[in-house]
Amino acid sequence: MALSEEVLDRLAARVDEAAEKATLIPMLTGEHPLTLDEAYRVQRGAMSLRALRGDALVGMKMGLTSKAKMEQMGVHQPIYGHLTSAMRLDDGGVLSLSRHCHPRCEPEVAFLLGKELKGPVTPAEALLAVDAVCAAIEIIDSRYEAFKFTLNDVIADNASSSRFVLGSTLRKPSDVALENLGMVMELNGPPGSDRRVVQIGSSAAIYEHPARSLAALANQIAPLGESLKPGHIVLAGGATAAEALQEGDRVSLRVDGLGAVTFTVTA
Ligand code: OOG
Ligand code: MG
Repeated sequence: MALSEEVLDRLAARVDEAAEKATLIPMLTGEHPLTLDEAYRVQRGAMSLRALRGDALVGMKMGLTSKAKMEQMGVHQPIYGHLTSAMRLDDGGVLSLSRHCHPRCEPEVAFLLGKELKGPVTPAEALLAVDAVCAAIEIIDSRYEAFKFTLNDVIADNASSSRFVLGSTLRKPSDVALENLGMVMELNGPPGSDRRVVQIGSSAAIYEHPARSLAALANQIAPLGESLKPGHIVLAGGATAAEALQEGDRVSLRVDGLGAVTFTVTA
């Protein structure tokens, strides 16, 4: 049976509060059997609550677009989420663990849109709306216990998105080999410990080509009458599995032709 507006609003308030206060909640589907459509309505409801607090929409993210991510999470279907201004962390910035549940980081590339992007589009058409690409790290932080969820639960929880960091090297998509950029993510432990390469990948792992991910996003929201706007940021999805973060970590990602992006982790 379809869930009422009232129930969907209540679920939106629940995921919103969990993200805002960094508290863990049980999966929503334990209580209500959400459909895919209802899960996205809960996600949008939670984003409206952020908007009421003055937290502006700045873009969107795709998730579960690589085999590595699908296998790590046990969910085998691409999903999308929303990015807001409060989620942005500056390159070289500091992530405070106390404001998160059990954060993980993953290597991505981001698109910066110069024009409106409205589906249906092919990947090549989608790239025409892109001004620049850059290296990006997404910090995901599921609000569900043990970072475990079903497809519809993770959708309701804004696709686990928590923060994102963009590299400062901006390149035109035509100036880089977007179909196969090497990506190396390193993690330093506390001061004095050795630098460790934790994930090595290629942008080819992101839906076979990050532009396919961008087009898929535009095409998924088009039936709702929605489009991506000029100025919007789009994260294409993690190229590798995500890495858990600990106090003292210094994370850096280097992407062929796109330089590096970093952040550090404090208590
Ligand atoms: C879901 C979000 C996946 C990605 O890049 O694949 C995602 C999760 O792993 O919790 O952001
Ligand atoms: Mg991601």
